[in-house]
Amino acid sequence: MTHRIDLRSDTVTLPTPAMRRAMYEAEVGDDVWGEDPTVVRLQELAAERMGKEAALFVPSGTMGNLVSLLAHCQRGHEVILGSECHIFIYEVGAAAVFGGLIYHIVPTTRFGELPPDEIRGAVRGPNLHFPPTGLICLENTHNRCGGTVVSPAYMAQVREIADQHKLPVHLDGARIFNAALALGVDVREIARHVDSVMFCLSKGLSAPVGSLVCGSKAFVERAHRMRKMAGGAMRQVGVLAAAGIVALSEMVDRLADDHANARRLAEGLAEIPGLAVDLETVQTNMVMLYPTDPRWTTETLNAALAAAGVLTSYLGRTKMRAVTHYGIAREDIEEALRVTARVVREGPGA
Ligand code: TLP
Repeated sequence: MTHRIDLRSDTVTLPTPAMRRAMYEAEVGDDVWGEDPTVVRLQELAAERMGKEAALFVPSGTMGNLVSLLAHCQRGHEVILGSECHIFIYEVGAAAVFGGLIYHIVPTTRFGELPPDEIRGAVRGPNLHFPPTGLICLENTHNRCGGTVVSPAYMAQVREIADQHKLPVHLDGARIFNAALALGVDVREIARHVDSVMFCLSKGLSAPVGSLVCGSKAFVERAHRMRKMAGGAMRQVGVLAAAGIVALSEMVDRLADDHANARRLAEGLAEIPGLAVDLETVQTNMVMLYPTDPRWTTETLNAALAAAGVLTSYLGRTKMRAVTHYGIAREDIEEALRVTARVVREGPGA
């Protein structure tokens, strides 16, 4: 069988041997009673890393964002979100469906920011007819913009707008460690501008399951209740938290390899006639590409590459995504480039 080079997402990463050992050996208890010592340890570690008072372990990034939005807002509140953000596009409208929240969408820039003037314009005034604004959400790194990094200076600007209107800010920081690495700062430098942050263990950090929601004690208490309501309270879940502790302790620094591999991949792809890559947006572990050769569409090229053993994700008519991660070595990048060059050159139906 041909070797599959799976660049669809960093969510495909498999747990490391150290994680499997830690999972096997984990000390566990009933976490609904707050009695799982491994979960408690992971939550303390996460809160400390993010510079927040408390943290809550949740099964997924989607649930982490959901419980955060529910913990910040009341039914009928508006949440200001970017048009390209994960919460709006990929989370099945969860906060609207389960929480009665209204998504107030503002355009996302090419690099994943919500223009400050657009945010100001979206905040509702006191008029009786308006649904009140409850929250502003940011995303860093920004997935659909190509893993772009949003600067702490920009986040400080959003914080200022939020403070003027006494609004909380939530960060979808699924890949916040990639952002911090690219910026050369501690994650706290990013997290300090927001009231709450969700980050994932099961993406570049390679844990099999889990995300954390971090914020003040009062916020995490509310999120805890929402997690219970969403059916996300788990029992002897220290077996999963144990992998998360390894992820946070051992897997952060190696993200630099993923960033270097993404850069090499992007530069190689950009040299293939018939393909285009937005090199400026290649800042972390993602590469957005699309065919310029009229024989191809993103859909047909994505399928032809998959048939040839190089898996990318189809993100619509104008974008395909390749993501580097723990399961991808430099040789895989070189092989993916060779295969892609051949497939694009030969054309559909070859
Ligand atoms: N993103 C996945 C897919 O859902 C698209 C991926 O392959 O990139 N926030 C951001 C920014 C994300 O990229 C994701 C997952 C989530 C939240 C949700 O995390 P999970 O998949 O754990 O619910």
